[in-house]
Amino acid sequence: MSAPALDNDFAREVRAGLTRAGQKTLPCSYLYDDVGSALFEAITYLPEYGLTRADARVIQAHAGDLIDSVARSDSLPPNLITAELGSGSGAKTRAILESLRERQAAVYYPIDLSATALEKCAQELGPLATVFPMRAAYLDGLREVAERRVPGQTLLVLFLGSTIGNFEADRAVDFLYAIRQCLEAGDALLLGTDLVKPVEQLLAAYDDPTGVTAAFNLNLLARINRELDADFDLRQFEHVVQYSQEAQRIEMHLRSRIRQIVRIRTARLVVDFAPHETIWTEACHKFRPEQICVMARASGFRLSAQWVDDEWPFAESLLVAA
Ligand code: AVJ
Repeated sequence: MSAPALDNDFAREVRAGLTRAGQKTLPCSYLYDDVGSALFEAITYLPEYGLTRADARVIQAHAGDLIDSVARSDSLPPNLITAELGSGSGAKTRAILESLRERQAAVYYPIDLSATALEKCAQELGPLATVFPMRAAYLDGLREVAERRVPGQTLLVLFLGSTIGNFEADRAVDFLYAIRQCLEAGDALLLGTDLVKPVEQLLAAYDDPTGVTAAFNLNLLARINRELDADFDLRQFEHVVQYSQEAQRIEMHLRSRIRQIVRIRTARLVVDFAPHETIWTEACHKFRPEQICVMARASGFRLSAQWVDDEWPFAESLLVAA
Protein backbone atom coordinates (compact mmCIF):
# COMPACT_ATOMS: atom_id res chain seq x y z
CA MET A 1 0.00 0.00 0.00
CA SER A 2 1.37 3.43 -0.91
CA ALA A 3 1.53 6.30 1.57
CA PRO A 4 -1.36 8.81 1.41
CA ALA A 5 -0.74 11.74 -0.95
CA LEU A 6 0.84 14.83 0.62
CA ASP A 7 -1.68 17.62 1.14
CA ASN A 8 1.01 20.29 1.30
CA ASP A 9 2.08 21.78 -2.09
CA PHE A 10 5.51 22.81 -0.84
CA ALA A 11 6.18 19.32 0.59
CA ARG A 12 4.97 17.71 -2.61
CA GLU A 13 7.18 19.85 -4.85
CA VAL A 14 10.22 19.40 -2.63
CA ARG A 15 9.70 15.66 -2.69
CA ALA A 16 9.30 15.62 -6.49
CA GLY A 17 12.43 17.73 -7.04
CA LEU A 18 14.69 15.80 -4.67
CA THR A 19 13.64 12.30 -5.77
CA ARG A 20 13.96 12.75 -9.54
CA ALA A 21 16.50 10.65 -11.40
CA GLY A 22 19.61 12.66 -12.26
CA GLN A 23 19.82 16.36 -11.36
CA LYS A 24 18.02 17.22 -8.12
CA THR A 25 15.97 20.42 -8.33
CA LEU A 26 13.94 22.76 -6.15
CA PRO A 27 11.44 25.30 -7.55
CA CYS A 28 12.74 28.88 -7.48
CA SER A 29 9.32 30.29 -6.56
CA TYR A 30 9.94 29.12 -2.97
CA LEU A 31 12.98 31.38 -2.63
CA TYR A 32 10.65 34.24 -1.70
CA ASP A 33 9.37 33.81 1.84
CA ASP A 34 9.77 36.87 4.09
CA VAL A 35 13.48 36.20 4.68
CA GLY A 36 14.08 35.42 0.98
CA SER A 37 12.23 38.53 -0.16
CA ALA A 38 14.29 40.70 2.21
CA LEU A 39 17.49 39.10 0.89
CA PHE A 40 16.38 39.64 -2.69
CA GLU A 41 15.72 43.28 -1.90
CA ALA A 42 19.28 43.51 -0.53
CA ILE A 43 20.54 41.95 -3.79
CA THR A 44 18.94 44.79 -5.75
CA TYR A 45 21.26 47.26 -3.96
CA LEU A 46 24.47 45.33 -4.74
CA PRO A 47 26.82 47.16 -7.11
CA GLU A 48 27.32 43.87 -9.02
CA TYR A 49 23.59 43.36 -9.59
CA GLY A 50 22.58 46.12 -11.99
CA LEU A 51 19.37 44.46 -13.20
CA THR A 52 16.78 46.12 -10.94
CA ARG A 53 18.29 49.60 -11.24
CA ALA A 54 18.38 49.26 -15.03
CA ASP A 55 14.73 48.16 -15.06
CA ALA A 56 13.79 51.20 -12.96
CA ARG A 57 15.89 53.61 -15.08
CA VAL A 58 14.37 52.54 -18.39
CA ILE A 59 10.87 52.81 -16.96
CA GLN A 60 11.61 56.20 -15.45
CA ALA A 61 13.00 57.48 -18.76
CA HIS A 62 10.16 56.16 -20.94
CA ALA A 63 7.03 56.04 -18.79
CA GLY A 64 5.57 58.97 -20.73
CA ASP A 65 6.20 57.33 -24.13
CA LEU A 66 4.71 54.13 -22.78
CA ILE A 67 1.49 55.74 -21.62
CA ASP A 68 1.24 57.74 -24.86
CA SER A 69 1.41 54.59 -26.93
CA VAL A 70 -1.11 52.64 -24.85
CA ALA A 71 -3.74 55.11 -23.63
CA ARG A 72 -6.39 55.95 -26.21
CA SER A 73 -7.45 59.42 -25.11
CA ASP A 74 -7.79 61.69 -22.09
CA SER A 75 -10.98 60.69 -20.44
CA LEU A 76 -12.82 60.10 -17.24
CA PRO A 77 -13.75 57.45 -16.19
CA PRO A 78 -10.27 56.02 -16.78
CA ASN A 79 -9.94 53.99 -19.95
CA LEU A 80 -6.53 52.57 -19.16
CA ILE A 81 -6.25 50.16 -16.26
CA THR A 82 -2.98 48.61 -15.10
CA ALA A 83 -2.28 45.22 -13.58
CA GLU A 84 1.10 43.95 -12.41
CA LEU A 85 2.25 40.34 -12.13
CA GLY A 86 4.42 40.19 -9.00
CA SER A 87 4.19 43.69 -7.61
CA GLY A 88 7.24 43.70 -5.32
CA SER A 89 7.75 46.97 -3.48
CA GLY A 90 6.11 48.98 -6.27
CA ALA A 91 9.08 51.34 -6.76
CA LYS A 92 9.27 50.83 -10.54
CA THR A 93 5.54 51.08 -11.04
CA ARG A 94 5.44 54.50 -9.37
CA ALA A 95 6.86 56.20 -12.48
CA ILE A 96 4.23 54.57 -14.69
CA LEU A 97 1.34 55.54 -12.41
CA GLU A 98 2.70 59.11 -12.17
CA SER A 99 2.70 59.43 -15.96
CA LEU A 100 -0.72 57.88 -16.20
CA ARG A 101 -2.08 60.30 -13.62
CA GLU A 102 -1.21 63.23 -15.83
CA ARG A 103 -3.96 62.07 -18.19
CA GLN A 104 -6.50 60.14 -16.12
CA ALA A 105 -7.29 58.67 -12.74
CA ALA A 106 -4.97 55.70 -12.24
CA VAL A 107 -6.36 52.25 -11.42
CA TYR A 108 -3.86 49.59 -10.43
CA TYR A 109 -4.26 45.88 -9.67
CA PRO A 110 -1.09 44.44 -8.10
CA ILE A 111 -1.20 40.63 -8.27
CA ASP A 112 1.02 38.74 -5.85
CA LEU A 113 0.97 35.67 -3.62
CA SER A 114 2.60 37.58 -0.78
CA ALA A 115 0.27 39.51 1.51
CA THR A 116 3.29 41.44 2.83
CA ALA A 117 4.25 42.59 -0.68
CA LEU A 118 0.67 43.62 -1.44
CA GLU A 119 0.35 45.63 1.75
CA LYS A 120 3.61 47.45 1.12
CA CYS A 121 2.60 48.14 -2.43
CA ALA A 122 -0.85 49.46 -1.49
CA GLN A 123 0.77 51.74 1.08
CA GLU A 124 3.38 53.07 -1.35
CA LEU A 125 1.13 53.57 -4.35
CA GLY A 126 -2.22 54.18 -2.66
CA PRO A 127 -1.73 57.97 -2.74
CA LEU A 128 -1.19 57.84 -6.53
CA ALA A 129 -3.80 55.37 -7.71
CA THR A 130 -6.87 53.41 -6.76
CA VAL A 131 -5.18 50.17 -5.76
CA PHE A 132 -7.00 46.82 -5.81
CA PRO A 133 -4.58 44.26 -4.30
CA MET A 134 -5.16 40.75 -5.63
CA ARG A 135 -3.73 37.93 -3.61
CA ALA A 136 -3.48 35.27 -6.28
CA ALA A 137 -1.22 33.39 -8.67
CA TYR A 138 -0.35 35.53 -11.72
CA LEU A 139 -2.80 34.06 -14.21
CA ASP A 140 -5.65 33.55 -11.74
CA GLY A 141 -5.33 37.19 -10.73
CA LEU A 142 -5.14 38.40 -14.30
CA ARG A 143 -8.23 36.40 -15.28
CA GLU A 144 -10.10 38.08 -12.47
CA VAL A 145 -8.96 41.54 -13.54
CA ALA A 146 -10.11 40.71 -17.08
CA GLU A 147 -13.54 39.73 -15.76
CA ARG A 148 -13.91 42.99 -13.87
CA ARG A 149 -13.05 45.34 -16.73
CA VAL A 150 -15.76 47.25 -18.51
CA PRO A 151 -16.09 47.79 -22.28
CA GLY A 152 -13.94 50.60 -23.64
CA GLN A 153 -11.11 50.05 -21.18
CA THR A 154 -7.61 49.12 -22.26
CA LEU A 155 -5.60 46.85 -20.01
CA LEU A 156 -1.87 47.38 -19.53
CA VAL A 157 -0.16 44.40 -17.86
CA LEU A 158 3.29 44.84 -16.30
CA PHE A 159 5.66 41.91 -15.97
CA LEU A 160 8.93 43.46 -14.89
CA GLY A 161 12.26 42.49 -13.37
CA SER A 162 13.06 39.75 -15.92
CA THR A 163 11.00 37.22 -13.96
CA ILE A 164 10.15 35.74 -17.39
CA GLY A 165 13.81 34.60 -17.37
CA ASN A 166 12.99 32.00 -14.73
CA PHE A 167 10.93 30.02 -17.26
CA GLU A 168 12.34 27.43 -19.65
CA ALA A 169 12.30 28.93 -23.18
CA ASP A 170 9.17 27.03 -24.33
CA ARG A 171 7.38 27.63 -21.03
CA ALA A 172 8.07 31.37 -21.39
CA VAL A 173 6.16 31.43 -24.69
CA ASP A 174 3.37 29.32 -23.15
CA PHE A 175 3.14 31.81 -20.31
CA LEU A 176 3.00 34.83 -22.64
CA TYR A 177 0.32 33.03 -24.65
CA ALA A 178 -1.67 32.42 -21.45
CA ILE A 179 -1.42 36.15 -20.67
CA ARG A 180 -2.54 36.95 -24.21
CA GLN A 181 -5.63 34.80 -23.69
CA CYS A 182 -6.72 37.04 -20.83
CA LEU A 183 -6.43 40.11 -23.07
CA GLU A 184 -8.28 41.74 -25.94
CA ALA A 185 -6.72 43.07 -29.13
CA GLY A 186 -5.12 46.44 -28.36
CA ASP A 187 -4.32 45.60 -24.74
CA ALA A 188 -0.63 45.67 -23.88
CA LEU A 189 2.08 43.91 -21.92
CA LEU A 190 5.21 45.69 -20.72
CA LEU A 191 7.85 43.00 -20.40
CA GLY A 192 11.19 43.61 -18.64
CA THR A 193 14.04 41.31 -19.69
CA ASP A 194 17.69 41.19 -18.76
CA LEU A 195 19.88 41.01 -21.86
CA VAL A 196 22.91 38.90 -22.70
CA LYS A 197 26.11 40.52 -21.45
CA PRO A 198 29.72 39.46 -20.74
CA VAL A 199 29.90 36.25 -18.71
CA GLU A 200 32.13 37.75 -15.99
CA GLN A 201 29.56 40.47 -15.38
CA LEU A 202 26.76 37.89 -15.09
CA LEU A 203 28.74 35.63 -12.77
CA ALA A 204 29.55 38.56 -10.46
CA ALA A 205 25.87 39.59 -10.41
CA TYR A 206 24.81 36.14 -9.17
CA ASP A 207 27.82 35.36 -6.98
CA ASP A 208 28.54 38.62 -5.22
CA PRO A 209 31.60 38.84 -2.93
CA THR A 210 29.53 39.85 0.12
CA GLY A 211 27.60 36.60 -0.09
CA VAL A 212 24.10 38.07 -0.16
CA THR A 213 23.09 35.94 -3.15
CA ALA A 214 24.57 32.88 -1.43
CA ALA A 215 22.40 33.63 1.61
CA PHE A 216 19.36 34.11 -0.65
CA ASN A 217 19.97 30.71 -2.22
CA LEU A 218 20.76 28.90 1.07
CA ASN A 219 17.62 30.33 2.66
CA LEU A 220 15.67 27.88 0.50
CA LEU A 221 17.11 25.05 2.61
CA ALA A 222 16.52 27.04 5.80
CA ARG A 223 12.91 27.48 4.72
CA ILE A 224 12.54 23.75 4.19
CA ASN A 225 13.95 23.24 7.69
CA ARG A 226 11.47 25.73 9.14
CA GLU A 227 8.37 24.71 7.25
CA LEU A 228 8.85 21.03 6.53
CA ASP A 229 10.59 19.86 9.70
CA ALA A 230 13.86 19.07 7.93
CA ASP A 231 17.47 18.94 9.10
CA PHE A 232 19.58 20.47 6.32
CA ASP A 233 22.95 21.57 7.73
CA LEU A 234 23.35 24.82 5.78
CA ARG A 235 27.09 24.89 6.42
CA GLN A 236 27.47 21.69 4.44
CA PHE A 237 26.09 23.27 1.27
CA GLU A 238 27.60 25.99 -0.89
CA HIS A 239 26.21 28.42 -3.42
CA VAL A 240 27.48 27.82 -6.96
CA VAL A 241 26.69 29.68 -10.14
CA GLN A 242 27.43 28.80 -13.74
CA TYR A 243 26.54 30.34 -17.06
CA SER A 244 25.39 28.15 -19.93
CA GLN A 245 26.25 29.81 -23.26
CA GLU A 246 24.11 27.30 -25.07
CA ALA A 247 20.97 27.85 -22.99
CA GLN A 248 21.82 31.55 -22.48
CA ARG A 249 21.16 31.36 -18.79
CA ILE A 250 22.63 31.64 -15.33
CA GLU A 251 22.12 28.43 -13.35
CA MET A 252 22.15 28.65 -9.59
CA HIS A 253 22.86 25.53 -7.52
CA LEU A 254 23.47 24.44 -3.94
CA ARG A 255 26.37 21.97 -3.75
CA SER A 256 26.80 19.42 -1.02
CA ARG A 257 30.32 19.67 0.41
CA ILE A 258 30.28 16.06 1.68
CA ARG A 259 28.33 12.85 1.46
CA GLN A 260 25.31 13.37 3.70
CA ILE A 261 21.77 12.32 4.48
CA VAL A 262 18.97 14.81 5.10
CA ARG A 263 15.56 14.14 6.61
CA ILE A 264 12.53 16.15 5.49
CA ARG A 265 9.83 14.82 7.76
CA THR A 266 6.76 16.62 6.42
CA ALA A 267 7.66 15.43 2.90
CA ARG A 268 8.16 11.90 4.29
CA LEU A 269 11.56 11.87 2.71
CA VAL A 270 15.16 10.93 3.42
CA VAL A 271 17.59 12.25 0.80
CA ASP A 272 21.13 11.13 0.09
CA PHE A 273 23.72 13.54 -1.25
CA ALA A 274 26.97 12.42 -2.86
CA PRO A 275 29.99 14.69 -2.28
CA HIS A 276 29.68 17.68 -4.69
CA GLU A 277 26.21 16.68 -5.80
CA THR A 278 24.06 19.74 -6.47
CA ILE A 279 20.47 20.89 -6.21
CA TRP A 280 19.55 23.18 -9.10
CA THR A 281 17.52 26.02 -7.59
CA GLU A 282 17.12 28.70 -10.25
CA ALA A 283 17.59 29.47 -13.94
CA CYS A 284 17.83 33.09 -15.10
CA HIS A 285 17.64 33.30 -18.86
CA LYS A 286 19.22 36.23 -20.65
CA PHE A 287 17.84 37.52 -23.96
CA ARG A 288 18.90 39.20 -27.18
CA PRO A 289 16.58 42.07 -28.10
CA GLU A 290 15.41 40.34 -31.30
CA GLN A 291 14.43 37.21 -29.33
CA ILE A 292 11.74 39.22 -27.54
CA CYS A 293 10.23 40.04 -30.90
CA VAL A 294 10.14 36.35 -31.85
CA MET A 295 8.56 35.40 -28.50
CA ALA A 296 5.99 38.17 -28.88
CA ARG A 297 4.89 36.92 -32.30
CA ALA A 298 4.80 33.30 -31.18
CA SER A 299 2.38 34.22 -28.39
CA GLY A 300 -0.11 36.45 -30.19
CA PHE A 301 1.50 39.85 -29.64
CA ARG A 302 3.42 42.26 -31.80
CA LEU A 303 6.41 44.17 -30.52
CA SER A 304 5.36 47.80 -30.59
CA ALA A 305 8.34 49.45 -28.87
CA GLN A 306 11.54 48.49 -27.10
CA TRP A 307 13.73 50.60 -24.82
CA VAL A 308 17.19 49.50 -23.68
CA ASP A 309 19.22 50.88 -20.78
CA ASP A 310 22.62 52.18 -21.83
CA GLU A 311 24.43 51.35 -18.62
CA TRP A 312 23.34 47.77 -17.99
CA PRO A 313 21.90 45.86 -20.96
CA PHE A 314 18.24 45.44 -20.04
CA ALA A 315 15.19 45.84 -22.28
CA GLU A 316 11.68 47.05 -21.66
CA SER A 317 9.47 45.74 -24.47
CA LEU A 318 5.95 46.88 -25.18
CA LEU A 319 3.95 43.98 -26.61
CA VAL A 320 0.54 44.77 -28.03
CA ALA A 321 -2.09 42.04 -28.25
CA ALA A 322 -2.59 41.37 -31.95
C1 AVJ B 1 13.89 38.14 -9.54
C2 AVJ B 1 14.11 36.29 -11.01
C3 AVJ B 1 14.64 38.46 -11.77
O1 AVJ B 1 16.80 36.27 -12.11
O2 AVJ B 1 17.98 37.97 -11.52
C4 AVJ B 1 18.63 37.41 -8.27
C5 AVJ B 1 16.33 36.50 -9.05
N1 AVJ B 1 18.36 35.29 -8.26
N2 AVJ B 1 19.76 36.84 -7.85
C6 AVJ B 1 17.04 37.21 -11.34
C7 AVJ B 1 17.75 36.42 -8.55
C8 AVJ B 1 19.59 35.56 -7.82
C9 AVJ B 1 16.12 37.46 -10.16
N3 AVJ B 1 14.70 37.57 -10.60
